[in-house]
Amino acid sequence: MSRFKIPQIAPSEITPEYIWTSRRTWLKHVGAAMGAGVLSSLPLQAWGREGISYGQRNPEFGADEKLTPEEDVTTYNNFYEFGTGKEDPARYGGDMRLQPWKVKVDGEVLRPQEFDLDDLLKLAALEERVYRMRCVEGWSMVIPWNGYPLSALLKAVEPTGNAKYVEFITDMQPDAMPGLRSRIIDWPYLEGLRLDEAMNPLTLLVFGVYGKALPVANGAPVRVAIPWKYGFKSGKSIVHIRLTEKQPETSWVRIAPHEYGFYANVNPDVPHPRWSQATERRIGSGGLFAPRLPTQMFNGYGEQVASLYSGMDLSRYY
Ligand SMILES: Nc1nc2c(c(=O)[nH]1)N[C@H]1C(S)=C(S)[C@@H](COP(=O)(O)O)O[C@H]1N2
Ligand SMILES: [Mo]
Repeated sequence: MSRFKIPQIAPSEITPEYIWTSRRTWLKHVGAAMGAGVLSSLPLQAWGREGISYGQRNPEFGADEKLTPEEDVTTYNNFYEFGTGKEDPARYGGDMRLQPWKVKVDGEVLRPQEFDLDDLLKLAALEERVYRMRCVEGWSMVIPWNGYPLSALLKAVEPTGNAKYVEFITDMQPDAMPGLRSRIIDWPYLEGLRLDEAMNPLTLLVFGVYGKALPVANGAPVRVAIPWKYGFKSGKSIVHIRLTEKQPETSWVRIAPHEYGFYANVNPDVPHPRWSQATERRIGSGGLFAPRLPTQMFNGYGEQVASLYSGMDLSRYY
């Protein structure tokens, strides 16, 4: 197939795995000792499918947006499995095991399956889409993701008539994820969508960013991106997708149900109990002195998704 170019040789293939891993461990310690400034010069561990094409930019998505610099996208992250600091995922992600990687898809489906990453990659053609991503903490980025609509995977497993929700469950690697030692979250990280939200063409299954394999910090080797919802809905490093009849008990709702809802649609009119959601700071554009931007309803994707919520009181279903 023409989608797959002749593989280039990744460093992981020419160096035995154990040497590669220990070099990263070494870099990690040196990096920590030298402080934050060294982060940008650290090689980012990605998932090692260097030979594939990540797809052409689809101009229907975000053509007019100025991209957040790649360095900010890959080193300013929330991925609590590696720690709560924004730089922790890039700094401590180097020991994560990314191969082999399997994603089990089961629950209310006629064809439960365990997909190898390579099989998952072949389900649909990858494309690049520029999405605005808005964190519940009040910052945002404009990110070129590489992936295909999650609906392609869901159709392949054939949801039953009982399927109403989809859960996304993140991997747990205690040796490689220092953040698992903290009890902030009842691990594993679990997020979910209503089935119609998951089937919406905007919901993307993501394998790459900026035309390259996802770095660990962004959820290697596979994550979801749901651009009209706060960032915490977009689960990373997914190993299990489960279709259910009942609404999942998602991680942030379990932590603080009065602060974080199951829907978590970006909504400037519904403040978080401790801060406003009316404006946002765009990462990588002028620092703390840059004017904050007005946050848009559904993060600007209302045309595509508002109909999913017609008749719902969005201040109650926040
Ligand atoms: N497994 C897991 N997924 C996660 C998180 C996390 O801590 N663990 N953080 C979420 C939050 S709060 C945000 S804002 C986005 C950030 O995605 P990015 O780092 O790729 O920009 O990831 C989300 N997915
Ligand atoms: Mo977030």
